[in-house]
Amino acid sequence: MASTADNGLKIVIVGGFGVGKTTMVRSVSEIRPLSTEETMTRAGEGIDELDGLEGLDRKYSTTVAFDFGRISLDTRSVLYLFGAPGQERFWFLWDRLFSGTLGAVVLVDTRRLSDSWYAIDRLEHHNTPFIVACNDFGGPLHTEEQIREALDLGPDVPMVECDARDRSSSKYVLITLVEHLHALSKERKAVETTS
Ligand SMILES: Nc1nc2c(ncn2[C@@H]2O[C@H](COP(=O)(O)OP(=O)(O)OP(=O)(O)O)[C@@H](O)[C@H]2O)c(=O)[nH]1
Ligand SMILES: [Mg+2]
Repeated sequence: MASTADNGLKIVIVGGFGVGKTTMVRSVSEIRPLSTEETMTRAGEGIDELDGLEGLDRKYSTTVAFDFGRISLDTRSVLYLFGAPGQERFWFLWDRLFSGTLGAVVLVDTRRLSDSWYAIDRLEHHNTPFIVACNDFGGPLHTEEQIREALDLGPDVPMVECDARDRSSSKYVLITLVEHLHALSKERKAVETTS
């Protein structure tokens, strides 16, 4: 991190179990990310089930607290990335993780759209701006309208496709979020000056 950086922005990557949150923090972070991965054991069988979904059959570990990474936007602004744990039994950590968050990425596996509902619900509850990123697991193709409808997303929430394993793709997701946050703050300022 540049020693002059004085603008730290906290961003959370959230979503259901195994949608690629840790993968995204790892692919995009400039520092070696801190992660709290634990091996999935037989005790997790049935609970941690991903039913042999393609792309997930070699998933041996899961996040039990959070991932932490960092990326510089310019010489003064740094994004601090927090990857949330995806398993339902760790969701109680989310509300704490959202505190002080400027914005969030809801990472979605389009084969399991309903797994994203709770993340969107919590973000709306906290009034945290977010974008939706559909991670490419090669699943059935849905139109943007179908996904928006399934997630009950307003037209003002940006939606992008990505491959969390790819650094430039993950970077593009974060840039989309930062641009969204910037546009929202400009809108807010415009309302303040006219009222
Ligand atoms: N095909 C494909 N596989 C991916 C992609 N992103 C992640 N994966 C794989 O999906 C699996 C799950 O990724 P993780 O990053 O552990 O998912 P997570 O959301 O952090 O999972 P939890 O923390 O357990 O909720 C890993 O085996 C990744 O290699 C992607 O864009 N395409
Ligand atoms: Mg994880």
